[in-house]
Parts: sequence; C-alpha cells; structure tokens
Amino acid sequence: MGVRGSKSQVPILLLGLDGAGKSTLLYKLKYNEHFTTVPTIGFNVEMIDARSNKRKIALTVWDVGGQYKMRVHWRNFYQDTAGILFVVDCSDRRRLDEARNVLERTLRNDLLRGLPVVVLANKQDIPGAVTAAELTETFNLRRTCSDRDWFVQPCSAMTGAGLEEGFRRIAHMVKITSEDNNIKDTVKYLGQKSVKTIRNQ
Ligand SMILES: Nc1nc2c(ncn2[C@@H]2O[C@H](COP(=O)(O)OP(=O)(O)O)[C@@H](O)[C@H]2O)c(=O)[nH]1
Ligand SMILES: [Mg+2]
Repeated sequence: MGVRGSKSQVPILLLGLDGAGKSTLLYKLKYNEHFTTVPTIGFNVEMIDARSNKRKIALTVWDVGGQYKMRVHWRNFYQDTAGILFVVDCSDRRRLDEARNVLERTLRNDLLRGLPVVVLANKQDIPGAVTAAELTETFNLRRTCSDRDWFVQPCSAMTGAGLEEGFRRIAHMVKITSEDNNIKDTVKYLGQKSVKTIRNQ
C-alpha cells in the first residue's frame, strides 16, 4: 500500500531528551521489533498510518535528536507541525526537571502555539517509574498546557504497551487543514527516501 494516495499527511514532532526512548518507540510501533538504537544524530523520519475521526491519515513523525547540541535544530521543524509527541524517560527521576524545562521552553515557541501535545510517559516497564498522574503534577501540565489540548499517555517502548493509544490520541487531536497544505516539501523528501511498507491499523 502506497503512502501518498489521497491520504492527508500530518506532520508530527517527536521530541524529548536523549535517551527518552523516541527511536525505540518509533521502531516498535512500526516494525513491532526491538531495535538496538544508537543516539540519533540529525533525525529519523517514519510514517505511521492512523485515523483522525473517520479519515485515514498518515502521521509523518519527525524524530529529531534529543541531544543538547541537536535541540537548537528543533525549531527548524516547527513550521509545518500539526502536533507534538513529547517522550519522557519516567525511570530517570534525576532528569525530570531537565525534561520539564525543555518541554516548557519548546511550548513557548510561537510556531507551536495552540498545537496539541501528547506526553508519552515512557519506560513504565521499569519498577519505580514515575506514573502518568505523577508526571502530570510534576510537569504542572494543567497550567503549562492550559491553552491547548493535551494528554499524558503511559507507555513502554520496550513492550509496546500504550504506544498505539498515544499515537491514536495525537491523531484525533490534530487539526487537518486541507489535502494540499504546505507540507509538499516533506512529501517530496519522503518520496526520495523511498518509504517502505506501512502498518495497517
Ligand atoms: N526498559 C525500557 N527501556 C527503554 C524503553 N524505551 C527505550 N529504552 C531504552 O532507552 C535507551 C534510549 O532509547 P532511544 O530510543 O535510543 O532514545 P532516544 O534518544 O529518545 O531516541 C535504549 O537503550 C532503549 O533500549 C522502555 O520503554 N523501557
Ligand atoms: Mg533517537
């Protein structure tokens, strides 16, 4: 099944600190396998089939490296974004503050104003991981996200639990403008990358 067709391509940003599990969860969702990931230099891009209400859409998920030196590049991807997935390593309590600061700073960007956010509370398979409810409190999301739709989804990129729910959630939240919105360059780019098979829901 081709990815272009008449389906709307919806660009989603996948953000989070390095080591949060972004690459792992993309591979798990797409190939249902555990890949050995290497720190992402630059970015990964994957297309995930989804439905937004009754419409078939393809989420174009940009996984931009989370390492400190890559974060300055995140804003280059903001322009066409329809929604944000923010991944948090819930087993690493020492970096929660850093994750929170990065999320807050990101959401302050004008280009991302009002866009829906799903926070993926990842690594729930690890005993002692911060729960979705705790994360909501710690990140003070009711306040930080008061001007947008938001949701916290517990998940494990390792087992796959909660991943589809998280992606389904963002798919429902995004606003699809038109078939030919300004993401043609993205599609062109992906065409060159010869995207392989995509999962059917
Ligand atoms: N136990 C556990 N480990 C995970 C999970 N998600 C990712 N990891 C591990 O965390 C490390 C960083 O993952 P990676 O996907 O490279 O993070 P990224 O920098 O956000 O892309 C890797 O060793 C993964 O195997 C999870 O849900 N549970
Ligand atoms: Mg990565």
